Amino acid sequence: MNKLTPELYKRNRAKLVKFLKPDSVAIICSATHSLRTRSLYNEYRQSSNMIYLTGVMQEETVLILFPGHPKQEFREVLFIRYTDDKTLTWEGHKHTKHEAAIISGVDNVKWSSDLPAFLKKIIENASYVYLEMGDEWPSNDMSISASYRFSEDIKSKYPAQRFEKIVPLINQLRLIKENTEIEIIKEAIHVTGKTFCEILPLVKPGIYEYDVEAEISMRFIKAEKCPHAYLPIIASGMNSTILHYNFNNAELINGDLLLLDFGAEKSGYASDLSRTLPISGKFTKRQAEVYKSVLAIMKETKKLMVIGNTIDKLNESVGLMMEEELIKLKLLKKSDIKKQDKENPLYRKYYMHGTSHFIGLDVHDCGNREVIFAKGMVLSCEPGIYIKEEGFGIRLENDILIDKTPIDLMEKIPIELKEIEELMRK
Ligand SMILES: [Mn+2]
Repeated sequence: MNKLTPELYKRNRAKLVKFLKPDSVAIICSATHSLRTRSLYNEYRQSSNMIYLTGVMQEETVLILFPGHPKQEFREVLFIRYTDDKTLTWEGHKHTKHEAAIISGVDNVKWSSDLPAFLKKIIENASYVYLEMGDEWPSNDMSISASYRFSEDIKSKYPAQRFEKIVPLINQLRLIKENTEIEIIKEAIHVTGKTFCEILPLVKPGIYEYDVEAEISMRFIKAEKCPHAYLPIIASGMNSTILHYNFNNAELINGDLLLLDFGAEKSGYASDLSRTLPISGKFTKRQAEVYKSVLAIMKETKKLMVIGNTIDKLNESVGLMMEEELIKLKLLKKSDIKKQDKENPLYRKYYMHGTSHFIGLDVHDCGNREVIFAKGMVLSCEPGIYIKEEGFGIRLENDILIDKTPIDLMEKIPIELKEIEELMRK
């Protein structure tokens, strides 16, 4: 259940309708409840756009916005699932109309069974119909998304209508977080940070990656059942060189490193943390050297996360820093860098991902590499060095709020080498 007041969602809707062409209707639909196998479901995750506009975390929810409609009762309507006796028996309570109105701040709530008749009444009166056309998903996955199927259905039922994409408009808004949203992200970060500090002394040789995962998940569940914002990466030894390693099933070996990349989600908003620890409790000389390089790059990169910059430019700057550090670490030679193909720089062998992504309702939130940083944006800062031939990778990641000067929202979460070793001894 969402603890937020409806004020945030009301403001979000008010911002969105300003973007719509006159006499337009916008339709936003919830995520489907996906099956895990046959008749049993995955844990439900609402679509981020539905959370952004209503806060309703329930399937079969549809929001209709028709700000220019002459009749008040058509301007803002929320459709929710009716709880019949069978649903009550198998799934339990679903929102009443009143509850959905309290959460979302939409006064006019109807049952989803009334939606087709309602759409028929209003769509033909609208000059444009704004739909999520699946484009909140990567193009490969568009066709499996509920929003894509919904919009295809509407388009086929009303072929004479003019359709517009709503997702680019919502994305524009979601890029800038207002204070309420930043406070929620801070809550998610608090759960993540506290968990990290508590598990540090538990890491030791002989336990398994899943033991660490269990310690994290247990703490998230105890923190009012916070979901993971994404599958946690608990990667020891060679596994730490696999960027999105999720098996989390290897034994922790003395002398290896353990790379952790995990984050709690709160009221739909993500946090995203990466830290790398010595399993023995003490970094080897070589591990410490590489760790210091990654940390130095991170500190310099944070300073560049200022209004006016972009992820593209940030990556360019990090590329240059990376070259310098990789030379110091004797992984690259200056002479080779001078001759390198600029399109395919040599540092990519040891650093093959971007330094930053937007964070919000999605952990990899909307916003591309050309978006110009503005106050209120939240981004990750996550350099790494992965050395397959030496059997380890190091990634460090904090979440940064763009403001007059960059604000590190994870500043208090231990990261200094000595600090980490100290906390692991406890
Ligand atoms: Mn990240």
